[in-house]
Amino acid sequence: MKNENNTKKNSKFLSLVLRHKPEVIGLSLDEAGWTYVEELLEKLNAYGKTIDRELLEYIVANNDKKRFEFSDDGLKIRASQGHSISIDLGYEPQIPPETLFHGTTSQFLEPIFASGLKKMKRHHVHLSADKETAQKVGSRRGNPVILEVAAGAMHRAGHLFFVTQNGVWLTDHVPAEYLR
Ligand code: HQG
Repeated sequence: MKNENNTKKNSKFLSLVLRHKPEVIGLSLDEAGWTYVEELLEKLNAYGKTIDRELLEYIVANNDKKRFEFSDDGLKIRASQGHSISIDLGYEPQIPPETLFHGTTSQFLEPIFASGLKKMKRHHVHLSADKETAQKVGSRRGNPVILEVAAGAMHRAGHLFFVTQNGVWLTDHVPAEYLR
């Protein structure tokens, strides 16, 4: 249990460093969000986090949402999505399924139907191909509500969609007329 807690703590700290504030440990990310594993480990340890390559691999493999990825050669690591700092993940536009889902809470429905789904503090609006994920996302903040997004219609109208390596669909803004 203690180990589980530690893994979760380390994983949260990795999110902080790889998505939001690399400067906390004196790290910098390249324009696509990558950083060298060796440098990351060095700086984490200098900061007082006891993490070695093996533990890092465990965290990446067992993270509940597969939030992190290694480069093909294993030398670099990045967060797959969810950044607040300015980076370009380099994903190619994709044709989305006809319907995607967004989980939110009832108190946001009024502003959402007034101005559509906005990316708020993130770089994109996050959508999922399945309802279960949307349900979980919506439950984080209270009474969950699942919105259906007419992604196919949006795509035909020229909106761009991207899908991350861990299966999250991203778009810039969902106008209210595409929501149900
Ligand atoms: C809402 C987590 C008012 C939106 C999750 C959401 C997901 C509006 C909140 C991932 C609005 C933003 C993304 C509008 C949207 N007016 N509220 N016009 N448009 N909203 O956290 O989608 O743990 O930035 O409905 O599990 O909840 O980070 O986005 O409730 O996968 O990996 O504003 O973040 O994953 O909240 O969550 P968020 P999200 P990680």
